[in-house]
Amino acid sequence: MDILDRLEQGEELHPSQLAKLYEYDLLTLGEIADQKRKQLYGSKVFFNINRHINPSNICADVCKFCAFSASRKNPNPYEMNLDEILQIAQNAHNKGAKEVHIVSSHSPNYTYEWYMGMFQEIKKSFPDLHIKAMTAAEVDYFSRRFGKSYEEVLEDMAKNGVDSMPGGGAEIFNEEIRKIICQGKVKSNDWLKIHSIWHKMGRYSNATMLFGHIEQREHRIDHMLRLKQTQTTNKEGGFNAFIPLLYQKENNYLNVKQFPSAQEILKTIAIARILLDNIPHIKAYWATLGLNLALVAQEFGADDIDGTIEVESIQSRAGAKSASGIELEELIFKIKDAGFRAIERDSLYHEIKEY
Ligand code: V47
Repeated sequence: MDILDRLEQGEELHPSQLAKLYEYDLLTLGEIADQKRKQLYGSKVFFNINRHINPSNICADVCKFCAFSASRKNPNPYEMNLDEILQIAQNAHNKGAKEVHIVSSHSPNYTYEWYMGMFQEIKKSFPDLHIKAMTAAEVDYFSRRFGKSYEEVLEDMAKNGVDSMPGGGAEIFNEEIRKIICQGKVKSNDWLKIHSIWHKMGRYSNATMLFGHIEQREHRIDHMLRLKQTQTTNKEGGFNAFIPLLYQKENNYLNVKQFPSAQEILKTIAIARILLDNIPHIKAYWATLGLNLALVAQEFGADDIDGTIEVESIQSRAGAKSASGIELEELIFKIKDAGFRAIERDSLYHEIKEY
């Protein structure tokens, strides 16, 4: 029996066996993934109106793939103060943003109270703005730096206004690869544990995977299976979206020489849709894929494209064309031009409006 049939029969397969999925041609995988996607969402493509805020790039960590951190290749250190952040949130709110996505460096300068106060102030000033903030890597950093348990940090986040957690910091769970690309960052099991605790609190989050660098296909499958397992184990099932982030190569120390083809990228997205039947959404993040490939990915299992973003500092420093986000009108035009229905969603995937 071939691997797709064995998968269909519900057989438990090892990542090295499932890596053989990549040997199918793109259209075979794409058709299966597309059927699954259509069953769930028809021809809807989800997006949101959001604003990324990255309070600082001064970072205590040394991830090799990172072009954002001022302690790596970024020569321009910065640190926003509370007034600047509130002003950004105000402007975004005025322009119709429903979400602020706040991810920072592992800053040795901000205090715990400053951070929690920042969430509190944003929530107080804009109660209807969803705060998606703090990657599990930041939670882990806070826990170590301020001597608090994961539970304490997560409860304080919730108490002070954080609504959901973004999926960053997952990178690749395989410990050997992780050691090379981001030694010292949150450990894979702890990343999963932090999200599990958050989910047990009745909260939602996303999960990313950084791919297209030095990892092998098997490592991507292993990454997906660990997420699937976590989602199965927690009855609460709090992962909303899986987001494969395509590695961007500029201004960092990873020194990768070979990059995946569009076929390999689309197969990765299709395989994610096929394997992750317990994670509702697959996000083709336009900032790393480029808008056109992200739209093609909607025919290969993805159903979401992220949002307008407005300012993007992490991937754009590494070469992505996402520094100034995208205008709402352009995003909607492109989604429709690709033959899809453009559905604005909130951060938890409730539909707001069809354009
Ligand atoms: O974890 C860093 C990645 C992530 C590079 O949850 C890079 O909805 C590519 O997690 N090339 C942060 N990627 C961003 C993130 C995210 C983005 C959009 C939506 C959501 C969500 C989450 O950025 C990091 C890291 O994996 N990253 N450097 C790079 N050179």
